[in-house]
Parts: sequence; C-alpha cells; structure tokens
Amino acid sequence: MHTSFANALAALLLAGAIGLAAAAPAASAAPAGAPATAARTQHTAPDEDGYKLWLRYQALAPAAQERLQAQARSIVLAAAATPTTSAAIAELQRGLAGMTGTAPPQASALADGALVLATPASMPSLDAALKAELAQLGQEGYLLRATRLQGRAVTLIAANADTGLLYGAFAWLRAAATGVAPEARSAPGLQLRLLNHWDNLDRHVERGYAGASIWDWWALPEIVDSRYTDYARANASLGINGTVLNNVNAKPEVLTAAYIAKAAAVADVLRPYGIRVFLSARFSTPLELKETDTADPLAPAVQAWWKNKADEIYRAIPDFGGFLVKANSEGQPGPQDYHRSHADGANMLAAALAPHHGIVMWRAFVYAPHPDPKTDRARQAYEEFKPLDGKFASNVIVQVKNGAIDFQPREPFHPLFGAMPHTPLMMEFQITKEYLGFSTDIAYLGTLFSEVLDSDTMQRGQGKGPTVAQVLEGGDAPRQLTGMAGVANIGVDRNWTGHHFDQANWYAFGRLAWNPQASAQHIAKEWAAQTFGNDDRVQQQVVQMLMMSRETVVDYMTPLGLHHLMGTAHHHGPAPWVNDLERPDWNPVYYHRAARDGIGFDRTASGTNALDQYAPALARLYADPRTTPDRYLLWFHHLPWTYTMASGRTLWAELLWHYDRGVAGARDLQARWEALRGAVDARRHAEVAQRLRRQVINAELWRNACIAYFQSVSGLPLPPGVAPPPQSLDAYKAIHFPYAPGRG
Ligand code: BDP
Repeated sequence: MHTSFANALAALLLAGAIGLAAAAPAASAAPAGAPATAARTQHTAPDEDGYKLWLRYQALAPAAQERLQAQARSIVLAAAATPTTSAAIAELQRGLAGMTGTAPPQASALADGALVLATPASMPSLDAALKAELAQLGQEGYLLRATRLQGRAVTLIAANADTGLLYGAFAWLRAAATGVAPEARSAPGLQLRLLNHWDNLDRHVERGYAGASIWDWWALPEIVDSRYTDYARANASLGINGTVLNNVNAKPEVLTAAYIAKAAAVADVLRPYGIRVFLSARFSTPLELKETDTADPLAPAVQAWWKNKADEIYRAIPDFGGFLVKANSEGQPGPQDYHRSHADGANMLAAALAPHHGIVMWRAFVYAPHPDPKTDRARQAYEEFKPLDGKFASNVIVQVKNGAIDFQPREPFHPLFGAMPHTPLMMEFQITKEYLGFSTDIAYLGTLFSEVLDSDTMQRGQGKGPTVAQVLEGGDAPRQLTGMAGVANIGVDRNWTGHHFDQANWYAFGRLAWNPQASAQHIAKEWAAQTFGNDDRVQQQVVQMLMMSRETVVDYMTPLGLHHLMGTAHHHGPAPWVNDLERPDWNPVYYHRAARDGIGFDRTASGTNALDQYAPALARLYADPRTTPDRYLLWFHHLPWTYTMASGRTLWAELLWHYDRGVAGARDLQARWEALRGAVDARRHAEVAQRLRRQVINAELWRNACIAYFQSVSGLPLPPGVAPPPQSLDAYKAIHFPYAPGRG
C-alpha cells in the first residue's frame, strides 16, 4: 500500500503534475494579530483598495506564522493532476506565502510537515475510517485532518474529486486566516449554489451599484479579462459552483452563435474553479430571431429549435449548466402567451437540455399583467404555481424569491416554501441592495438571509418545521435538485461591490448556500477577520456593525412590516405618497394603506386572505395581531393608529420610535467606524466613512419624509420628544432622483 502511494506520488511529481504557479508577493502589511493598542496609535497599515476581497492572506502574528509553516512545509499532490488541483495548489502557495511572509512551500515527496491533497482513487493507502467518512461527502465535500500517513505527520486535505480538494484548500486557508481550527469535514447542503448576474449585453447592470458589468461581452471571446480568474477564486472560496451570466430580462441575441462563443470563453476560465456557466433565456428567442413563426412551447418547430440550440451550446460549453427563465412576468414573454402553463414552458426547455444533463430554473416571480384591483400581488405566485406542483420535468427547479413581494428590507418567507412537496424549489435572494440603500448604506444581508432560512413553515405544526432551509435541502423527501441563487452585487468597481461592506453580502450568500443552517454572526466574524484582520477590537466592532445594520435599515425605511415605500422605478429614497402609477400594485399607497382610520395591509380573512396560503398553524397564529410578530404586523394587519402595542406604546408612537431608532442606528454605525480610525488602513477607512455619512443623510430623509407623510394621513400630533421633520411634506415630495443608478 505504502509503496503504491509512493509510486503514484513519484509518478505525479515526474509528470510535473504539481502546479507551481508563481506565488503572490508576500504581504507587507503590519501583522494582523498585532495588539490593538499598537494599531490604535500607529497608522502602519498600508492602503488597500479592496480588490483582494476576503482573500487578502495578510501576514499572521509570528507564533501563528510558525504554526502554519509547521503544517505546510511542503505540498504533496496525491490525486490526479487537473486544472482544478493546480488552482488549489496555487491558492495554497499564495495564501501560505502571504500569511507566513516567506517563500511558498514547494512540491516534495511525502515528509513530516507536508500538506497533502489526496483522493482515495489516487491514494489507496488512505485509512479505512477516512475512506468511510469520505464516502458520505459526495464530489464537493472534503476532510481536513492532522494525521499520519506512512508514518509521517501531515496535514491532510482529502476529497473524492478535485473540486472537493479545491474547496478543502480554501477552507483550510480560511481557518488559518481567521485563527480558528478548521472544520474537520464539510459537504454542501445544496447542489446549485449560483450567482445570478442581472447584467445586460451592453454592460449595464440592472440593479447594479458597483459600476458596469465585469463581463465585457464586446471584447470576448478573444479578450479575456484576468479579473474573471479572481472572480472564480472568490466564488470557489465560498463554494459557489455556478453563475448565470446575463440578466433575467434576457435578450434573444445571447443565444446566437457569437454570444455562445463569448460565454464559452468565460466558461473556460471558470471551469477549473468548479463553476459552471448558465444563461438566462428569453422565452420568445426563436420567434424574435425570426427562426420560427411562433414561440408556442407545444409547436414541434419550436421544440426542435430549442433542441438544436441546446446541442449547439453543448458543443461549445460541454458542462453548460442550463437556462434561467423569467416568463410571463413584468412584460416578459412566456408560455401563457399561447395559453400554455408555466410547466408546459419549462418542460419544453427541459426536454431540450435533458440529453446533456442541463437544467431549467424557472422563476416563480410572477404577477398578473392586468391586476384585479381587489386582489393582492402577494397571492399571485402561489396561485399560479401551487396547482402545478408535481407537473414539472425532473430537470426543472422552480426558483422562488425569499418573499412574496420583491426583495424588501423585510418580508415574511414566501408561502410557496413548504407548499409544493412534489416540486424542487430553489431560493432566490438578492445580494445587490435594490431596496436597501444601494451600495451606499450598510445592510448586512447575512441576517436577512438567515431570518428567512430559519423561518418555521409550520407545515407540521407550530415549532415543528420544516424550516425554509430544510425545505430547500429537500425536506422529508430527498430531491433530485436543490439550490440557492443570489442576484449578484458585483461590478467593475475596484473593490467589486461599491461599498467595502457589501463584500460581506456576497460572502454571506456563498457561505449560506453551502450551509443554509450556518449562523449569520459566525459568517460575519469570518468575513471581518479575513477582510480587516485579526485585531480583536476591529473584528468585534465590524461584527457589531454588520449585525445591527439590516435592522437599522428596516427601522428607517420600512418598520413593523411596512413594505414597498421606495421611489418609483429606481427604488431609492422614500415615496410613501405615490398613488398615480399605471398599475395599482406599483404604488406605495397600495402597500401601506394608511388612512385616517389606521395603517397596514389586511391579509387576513377580512382582507385579501393571503395568510391562507401559509400552513394552517402559521395562518392561525398570524390571524391575530396579538400573536403576529411586530416585525410583520402591518404586512398582515390593518390596525388603528391608537392600537396598543406589546411595548405599551400606541401604533403611531411605535412607528415614530422605529424611525428614530433607525436614525440613531445609522449614527451609531458612523460612530463605531470612526472609533476604528487608525486601526483600519486609511483608504478603506475613508471610503467607508464617506458612505456612512451618506447613510445618515439617507436615514434622516427616510425618517423625516415618512413621518411628514404619515402624520398628514393620521392627523395625530407627535408625542413629546419626537422631533418634527425639518421640512414640509411638499418639500420631501419635491425631491427626485432622476439619474439614480441601476434602473431596469
Ligand atoms: C424587481 C426589479 C426588476 C427585476 C425584477 C425581477 O426591480 O429590475 O427585473 O425584480 O426579479 O425587483 O425579475
């Protein structure tokens, strides 16, 4: 056994199997573990621009450096050499060089202190217990161990496939950078862990606040930006394994030969990192390209067109993931244009992709084109999709937004989760902050995502689950497909996300897609340590800022279950007064229903009864405002301004209290950051400080405009201690943002 391992290893070494990419230059920053006091008094940290994201690999404190060096004196590949293992080794070398401040370890034969990457196939001598553990971890899971191999004390990264080794390498580096013991083993809870880019072919990013699209469609396929490799590294470090390159509001041209070649060039860069490329497909593509005279999914010519198109794509991209489709939603074409169902449409595309093992992600974000004024937009996705449960082909997964309206600062979980037991459902979160202050306001979405994932659907009764996370993971019945998608917040800004803190949202999404039951706070700590270093004071402060930030935004924008009060089209700033848009359900007044008698949307049996779409235990609980959590109160109930809250305050006073708490929270964020001046490099400190100033202005605007408006409706005086808005309601109404970024 031992000999066969040694032989295999020797063969690999001889074959030059071990990739020896040039390591990044050793970092010159002050040791991240330096005492906080030193950091406070000296301005030694060199400026950083944020490009490296959480993969900074800063030099550790001397003792930690020694420990790390002892664990990786050399690197041994005991697995088939592939572009993916080369990427893993290059990353280990880059990380070790940075964190230990020395030359990267080189390939060698097995020796004490080696860092070994092994698969059972290439290393039959692996201990039986380890092999048994590995057998449970699939193709993407990994084991990390300090163990003995052939009598040598080594650090072992073991996996069944090269992608698992890559993920294991990143996990090991993460543990080293954050100063914690690595998790002994890990495997993803969900299969599809995808970014959705809402990027157009002209590089405008719909709801993008970090500059133009990173995909330079014009330059591709000949010109391939090196940034794509760093994008892949960042995603692989989190376990993200797929990316939809183009906007769900898709153009037909993306499926022409020229664009398929461009997508193939991107796929070639991402492939070694375990990331597959997907495309958003416009349902009427063949018709619009004038290659068929209908887009009816039951027309044989249409079916043949899609089949040929799938064949063509797979010739260029053999591991193409499949299509994401927005159909019969907000003016997009779809099967209903031909009186066919969502299932007819999805299954037709699925049949074209099935021979190649591709999938269709069919979005459930739909609402009727001609709304009945009496109905409730929150009900519509459920009404259209619930009757189709069990009718989708096995390579279709329905992609459902986290809430029934639209990525609001807070929504109850979507009633479809738990309601379609015979259909795989994947989560769609929005990482870009369309409704939470773009990339100027700090709002850590780890807490938003976890709040949704941890929600009890009560399908089995109150407190009995399954949670939304468990539904996604397959619930009681193992699913063929599981997944989570996040609408990306990435652009060409040097720091990728516009706001340094918005990197945390990309990070949190990836970590939760890997493990939907992970803790948002734990993720925040990991991110803070890797992004700003291991100075305890910095780390604690940053984590506190992250953890309070989303609630702060909810407080100043949409407290107590209010929703969709944002400015028309661009969704920036307060506009609760808007009542004149083309569709009633685009107007903020439709959602808050504030009048002299009270405020809130009655979704109980006396109103639209959207509550009825939830499991009976939950519907019963939320039917009564007394047993509805305050955070969802006005989502489900229309209540008098004088309604007494659990706090003892009236609803009116409570609303004002939240607005004031929101502004105080924004100022607190600013003060906390100010206290870190000198402890964080000057450039990133200044860039965040500027945005925090802007966030305070935004919070004040929201608070003042909403109070001015709701007071004009309630007619109630402000209680003592509540400052009157400094301007008139008309003055707030006159504020417009015609050139706000990111519009659709
Ligand atoms: C809304 C966005 C719009 C998207 C739409 C969607 O405002 O730009 O196209 O969602 O998810 O939130 O399809």
